[in-house]
Amino acid sequence: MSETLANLLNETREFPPPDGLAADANVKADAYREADADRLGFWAEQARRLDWARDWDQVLDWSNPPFAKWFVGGQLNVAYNCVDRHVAAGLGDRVAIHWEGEPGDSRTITYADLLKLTSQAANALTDLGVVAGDRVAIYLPMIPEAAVAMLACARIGATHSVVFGGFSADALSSRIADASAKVVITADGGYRRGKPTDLKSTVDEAVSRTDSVEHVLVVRRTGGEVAWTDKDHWWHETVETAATEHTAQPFDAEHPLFILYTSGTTAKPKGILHTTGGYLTQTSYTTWATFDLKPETDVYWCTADIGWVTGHSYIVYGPLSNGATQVMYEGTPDTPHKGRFWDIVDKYRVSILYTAPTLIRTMMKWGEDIPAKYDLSSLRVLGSVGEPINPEAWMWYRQFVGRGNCPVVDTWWQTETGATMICPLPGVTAAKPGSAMSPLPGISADVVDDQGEPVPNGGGGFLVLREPWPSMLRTIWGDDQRFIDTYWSRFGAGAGGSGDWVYFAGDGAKKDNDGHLWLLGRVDDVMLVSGHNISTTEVESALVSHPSVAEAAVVGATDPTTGQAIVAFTIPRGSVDTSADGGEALIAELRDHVAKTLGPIAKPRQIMLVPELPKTRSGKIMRRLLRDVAENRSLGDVTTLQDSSVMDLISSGMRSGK
Ligand code: 6R9
Repeated sequence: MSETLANLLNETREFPPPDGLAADANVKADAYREADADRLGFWAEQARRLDWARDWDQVLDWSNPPFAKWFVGGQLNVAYNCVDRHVAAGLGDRVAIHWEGEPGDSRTITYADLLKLTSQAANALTDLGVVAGDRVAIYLPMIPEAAVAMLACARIGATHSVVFGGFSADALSSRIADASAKVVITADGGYRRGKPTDLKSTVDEAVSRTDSVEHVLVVRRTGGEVAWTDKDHWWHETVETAATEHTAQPFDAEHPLFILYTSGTTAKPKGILHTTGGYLTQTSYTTWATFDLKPETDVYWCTADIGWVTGHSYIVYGPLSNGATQVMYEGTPDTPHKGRFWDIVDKYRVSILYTAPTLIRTMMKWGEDIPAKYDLSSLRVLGSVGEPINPEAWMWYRQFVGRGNCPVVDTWWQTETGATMICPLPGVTAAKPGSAMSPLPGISADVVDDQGEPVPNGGGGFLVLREPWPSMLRTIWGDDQRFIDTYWSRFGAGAGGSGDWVYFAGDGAKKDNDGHLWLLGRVDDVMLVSGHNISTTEVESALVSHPSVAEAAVVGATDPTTGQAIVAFTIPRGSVDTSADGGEALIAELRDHVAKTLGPIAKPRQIMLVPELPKTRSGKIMRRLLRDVAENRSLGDVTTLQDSSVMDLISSGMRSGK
């Protein structure tokens, strides 16, 4: 981006918190003032939510930036905080996890059950020789054992590295090797789209290519045939026969809790390192604050996969440290039918739902008559994460899922930030469709121009974080220099400038006239059209605001006249019939619609109607691949693509002139 980001979309709708929710909300407006007045004092107060075995001596040590230490000298055990203390408080019978398998099987796991399972897994790992500081790779489907395995590692101070169960042997082996994992925890397989998928053979291949792995623990989920090696142990023969008592030892607040690899757009994945005390403080606080979680009465459901940071922070550590009751679902939203999610909400009386824009847009494509068939009256707070949410998708979520009376909280954060950073508070902040609104109490975010100067209200630029926060990444595993280069060398002291160290998030953003924040996608995706920086997000949102469009992805393609030209890939809604003219009339209408909504500068040069879009496994649109298509190049790295056949569909659609 050369100068600032054009500010094209003008959204004026605004929804205040519902009265009842506001009156009884966990967090009130004072929180912002308190945190502004004493940021470290505010975080110290939030850290008191946890049980510490030893108090900290200092809240933050920032004497060696950008390497932060939070709650210096403090000691605690993460698993104890997520499980044992709830049982000790008499809540052993409370359901921790209502687990729903894709084929329709289910399990109910109370906090007492979770304590037993986690203790057994901790004992089994210890018997296999795992000690504090060792790394354990976890490659599991969405089954309760995934949460148990993570907690068991935390319990004994082993650092887990969860690898998404859909990744290839290549991706798994490079992650095992990067962290020198000693043990891999996996399953024979899992269920996705109605079929058992095999995991074990992928692990065998990955393990054979690395030399650090001593043992592989295998959960039996599908009962499918598996090859067996001398490193393998069945979970049910090892964990489920282990002693059920285990005393959790406290660890230093800065003890490494987990590594999670971000795929990134560049070659080598980055192993994002999170530690113990600050991470648990912020995930615990934000789960309670962002969703107004009432652990006694709410039923919470986050639809993310555990292999994504959202699953770490908002399925495992955040909800469990609060003693919440939650739903965990193994499979896909359309198995065995397109109402599966709503069926689950109805069955468990889910009151807080946290999902991703990609899912909301998919549901829009399928039509609102599907959620209308279910009783969704238990819902009271709706969350969104993963990508900018288009205003029309936000409105659809609010209207057809939230029945018009649930606040929608759009939460901006990253693997690197560990926990939510920018989002409305459901009982305090009015919400605007498509805006993440304001930094949470204790967080300081800003939008700056390419010189690092704050942009005024109404301006756009780069999102930065000005102050360290408790759940921030501590480094990139094994590569401090890359940590500095990637996040801290763009602006401020780390770039040789004056003043403080400033974290560069890599996202474009704008401030509206009220100073509220709108996230505009990765800066790599920003288009430069005739000298104007235009965000892909705004053009996509304009397309999605047309009643015939379900999803859209926009890229800038090299153009001899304008430098870059806007090329849009658009999925029509299910009800739209384009057979008469191959979609030509619709395409013309959409080009005009974008020009009318955002101005002539944003009119796409080309619009392609496509059946699907390429997405990562966590549901983010992979614009990089669409740019390859738009510029007639062969495709780059497709290993993080969720479904590789999608690119064939798109390319063949283009060849047939659609
Ligand atoms: C939690 C997670 C991080 C990137 C981030 C941004 C995008 C996430 C968003 C959002 C706009 C939101 N992103 N939430 N953009 N509004 N509410 O997604 O982590 O997988 O590391 O991705 O996702 O671009 O920089 P991660």
